Amino acid sequence: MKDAIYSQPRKQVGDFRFDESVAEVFPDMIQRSIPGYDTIVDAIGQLAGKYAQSNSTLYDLGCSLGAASMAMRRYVSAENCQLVAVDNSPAMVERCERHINGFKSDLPVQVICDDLQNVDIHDASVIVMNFTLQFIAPEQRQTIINRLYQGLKPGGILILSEKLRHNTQAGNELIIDLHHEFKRRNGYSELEISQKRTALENVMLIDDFATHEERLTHAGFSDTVLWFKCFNFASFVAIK
Ligand code: GEK
Repeated sequence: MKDAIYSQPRKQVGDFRFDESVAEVFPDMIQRSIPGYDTIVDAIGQLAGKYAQSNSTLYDLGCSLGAASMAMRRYVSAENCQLVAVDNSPAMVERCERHINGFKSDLPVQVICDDLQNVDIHDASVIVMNFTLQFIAPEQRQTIINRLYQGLKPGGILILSEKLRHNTQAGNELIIDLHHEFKRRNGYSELEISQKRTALENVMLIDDFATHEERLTHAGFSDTVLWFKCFNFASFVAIK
């Protein structure tokens, strides 16, 4: 279904929420909004295939409809693994379960509807946060990354994808302009772009790359690899 959520003028634009109306159009919304989304999701599958250790757990935190979980399932062949997919939006989780159950796989998946901060992370070889951390209050982010580091086995990886802020005003304007043009070319109107921007203002608080790198280093990760970047969207792998 096509995303037309912000196509009509609103008297007042409320905060963005991952509710039923968003879950319904989510595949179209994310494809038309995040440059390289398909490339990132497929590479998550490939990385999981390479780094999944036997007798370990893989996590997809903020799984939405389960795109990254499905990609991991396609590539992981390590023995005795399980996948835990977590999202705190009931509308997303309900659809995610249906998608996952629609495909047969040797990798069992548990879909949990909860705040990812309540989920115990242990014996992990691969943890994915694909555009999720940006929706969590900035003051909670370091504690979360610390917990993920603690829950990873040696040699395990955290794949973190985020929208980034550039640390100069001119540079930031440049990448924002490129992103807005990407959205226009994907059929979003000026009204849709600006109303969505207002809706996300208090909900999605983004960091610059240095902040992410420092947070990961502080948690204990010795190596952070920026493997994808297009405009203001990036994905990095931190290795334990
Ligand atoms: C994908 N990873 O397609 N606990 C659990 N889930 C949360 C929390 C939280 N505290 N906060 C937000 N979410 C997906 C795309 S979307 C990104 C991720 C986007 C969930 C929220 O409900 C939503 O489903 C997801 O994180 C972010 O690969 O829409 O830009």
